[in-house]
Amino acid sequence: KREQSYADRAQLPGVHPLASKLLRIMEEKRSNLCLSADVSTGEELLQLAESLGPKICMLKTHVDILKVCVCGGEGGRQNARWERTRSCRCDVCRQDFTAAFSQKLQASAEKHNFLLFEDRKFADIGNTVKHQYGEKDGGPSIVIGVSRRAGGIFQISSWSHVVNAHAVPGPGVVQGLREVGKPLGRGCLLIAQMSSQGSLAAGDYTKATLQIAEQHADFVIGFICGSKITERPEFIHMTPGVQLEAGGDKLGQQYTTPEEVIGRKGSDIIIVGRGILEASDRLKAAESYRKSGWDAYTKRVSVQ
Ligand code: UP6
Repeated sequence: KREQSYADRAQLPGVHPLASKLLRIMEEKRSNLCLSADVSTGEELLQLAESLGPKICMLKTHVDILKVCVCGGEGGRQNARWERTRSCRCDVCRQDFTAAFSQKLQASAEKHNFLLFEDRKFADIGNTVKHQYGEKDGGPSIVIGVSRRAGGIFQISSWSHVVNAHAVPGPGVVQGLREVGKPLGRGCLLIAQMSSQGSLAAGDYTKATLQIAEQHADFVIGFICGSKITERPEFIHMTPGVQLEAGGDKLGQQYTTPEEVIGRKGSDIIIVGRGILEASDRLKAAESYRKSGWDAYTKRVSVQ
């Protein structure tokens, strides 16, 4: 049976609207590249979103890597810049994550047509992750320090289209996140496998993760995995641990190539961090990953 294209899958009757949107973006931009923007300042993150935005279908963040400060912006309030931008850059407080920052990130995603994915890897009981994720109505528009809302300083539900969760707590983790995310049209990826050496997410654990996803397909749009784990075309497979050459780092990360991941393992999206971030020309590197990922996909779809 011929494999369905991203565009075909976007139109399936049972597909989640967010998965459908992502598949359409991939087809339109000819990109199955998700940039893992693991940088430590908001400025660099926004700059990456603006410059590499045209090459990617998704931008993955770890906002808890960004520099933060305990003064809650108090220091910044003393200068004019705070009044203008609500973004503190004083010497007391190098606060990078503010409501204004997340609005800029959303504007960039809109402008360049990609989705935002906060790689928070939720892993607690439903009631706790619900509060960690944010508010059902998207959280406050007010600045950090004045907020009295759940969701901590990051207010993930207010700006991130996609989040992910470990299946280790059982279905409750998805149900908790769904209470907040579903009314906002958000989606969740379950971590079915990991790229790191010695990962325990394998075998029966992966199968049980798939079952949780199938039972919550109104909120779970796919998986973080090393290879395709289900034939159901409405689920999206996303794979981290990708570089143009196979290898690894000193802390257990293992890399596979785009050809292997998309072409042979049947995944849909490559997630690339250091392969792009550590290149001397990031735009050029992003384009080579986009091209290898896309070529591997077109080859796979056409030979079937
Ligand atoms: N990530 C993995 N492996 C997983 C799940 N997530 O590497 O199984 C995430 C990391 C990092 C990115 O948290 O943000 O994907 C990979 O970055 P790299 O390409 O620089 O190794």
